[in-house]
This record gives sequence, C-alpha cells and structure tokens, in this order.
Amino acid sequence: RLKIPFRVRASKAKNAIASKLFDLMESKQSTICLAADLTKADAVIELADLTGPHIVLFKTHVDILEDFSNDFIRRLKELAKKHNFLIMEDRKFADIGNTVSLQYEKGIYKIAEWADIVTVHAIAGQSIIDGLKNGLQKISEPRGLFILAEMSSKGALTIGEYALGAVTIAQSSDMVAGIVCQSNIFSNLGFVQLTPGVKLSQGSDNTGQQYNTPEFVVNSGADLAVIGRGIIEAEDKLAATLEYKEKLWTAYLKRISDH
Ligand code: UP6
Repeated sequence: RLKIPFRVRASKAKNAIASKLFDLMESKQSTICLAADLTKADAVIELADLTGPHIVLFKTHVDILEDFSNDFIRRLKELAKKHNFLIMEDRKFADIGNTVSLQYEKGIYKIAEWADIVTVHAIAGQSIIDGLKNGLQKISEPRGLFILAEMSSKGALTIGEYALGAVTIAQSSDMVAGIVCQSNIFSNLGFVQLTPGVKLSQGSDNTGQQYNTPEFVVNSGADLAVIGRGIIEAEDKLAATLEYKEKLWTAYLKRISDH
C-alpha cells in the first residue's frame, strides 16, 4: 500500500468520499487534515478561509464551540466549496447503534446533514456502523466514516487485537473511507490512513498527546496527517500550513519512489 500512488488508490476505494480524498490529495498536492480546535465560530471560519486552498480535510469538534449556530455551518460549507476541501466532524461515536443514529442525525448539531465524514470508535462492534447508516435516511449526498484503530495518546488501550479487530470491522462496510491509526496496520488500497499526533518535532503535550514528525508518520503509513496545534498555535498560520504541506508531500513522494 505504501508504494502505491494516491491516483491509483482512488480507483480502488469502495467509498466515494475516500476516492474524493485521494483525488484531492493528488490535485492539491496536500495531505493535511487540519484540526480546527478553536472555540469561537468566527475563528474557525477565518482559519478555514486562510488554510482552505492548502488542505484537503477540515476537522471540527463542534461541541467545543461556544457560539455554534446553523449560520456557522452555512459559512463553513460555503468555504468548503470555494476552496475544495471536505469536512470531518471528529465526533468519535462510541455507543450502541440506536443511540449513535440519534446522535448523528438529531440534537443541536445535526451532524449527518453537513459532515462529509465522521469518526467512529470500534469499541461497540460492527453494529455501530449499521446505526450510523440508519441516521442517513434523509441524506442523499455521499458520506464516509473513519474508524479509530489506534489512538495517539500515551497509554491508549487501542493496541494489539483491539486495533486489528477495528480494521476487520472497517472492512465490512462500504461506508468506511479509512482508518485512524499510528502504524501501517492494514493493506486495503482503497482506505485512507489518517494519523494524528503530528508536529515538526517529536514530543508530547502535558495531557498525554504524543507527536511524531511529518516524515516519521508518512513512513508509518499516514496518507493524511492531522495537524492541530502545529498550525493553529503558530504565529503565522499560513506559513506553518505551507511548511507542513511541503514536508508531508515530499515525504509522500519519497515513500512511493523508494525501492
Ligand atoms: N485526535 C488525536 N489522537 C487520536 C485521535 N484523534 O489527537 O488518536 C485528534 C484530537 C485533536 C487532533 O481530538 O483534535 O486530533 C490533534 O490535535 P493536535 O495536533 O493539536 O494535538
């Protein structure tokens, strides 16, 4: 998988969103998923407009916003169209099918209506995917899921058989666009590996997050790299975005060309 170019893998994807991600990575020469972990809607919108041309996926945690509104979603969707990126709500669903179906479709956020992609823990088993599918009955646009197999935090329990079991669950549905993991634990060419915990230098924060460099994660199989504080805490966010973009893309080109 690591040697195969994105343009080839786009044609192997069963999920339309995965295919779109591979195409976007190729055409924008970017493998950045930006983690927009800011708590004010205007700040998130400003970040999306600034970085939008250079990223392929904009990752939200809408439950950290202090001023969430339908207008925020309307503006974000507008920017996604203008700059050609997809939106992923990093909801990390983890409950029984019936509950996740409601959490996906209902409540204040109505995530199913606007998020191209959502993230899902495998802890509840295969039925969680059926539950999420259930929440899409009124939605006609394509949707994708990322299944969490390995987490980046220190001491995470997502190891060994758990991680492999998560990959097995992912294989079972064409709603799955890829896997969130730290290492090369699957071979399916049509899945996107999304890897969080990325910064220019290796290290950690004071609440258990562990960081690796762009080169390291790409060589560990990352197709898309999640960058949060590496960009949003930079003095010049645009310059930081361009630096990560360049480092990640160079590492990808090297990965597919190495013998
Ligand atoms: N994230 C991780 N690790 C995981 C899964 N998800 O860090 O295993 C998410 C976090 C955060 C982002 O919820 O939004 O990726 C990482 O942000 P950072 O680059 O600022 O650490």
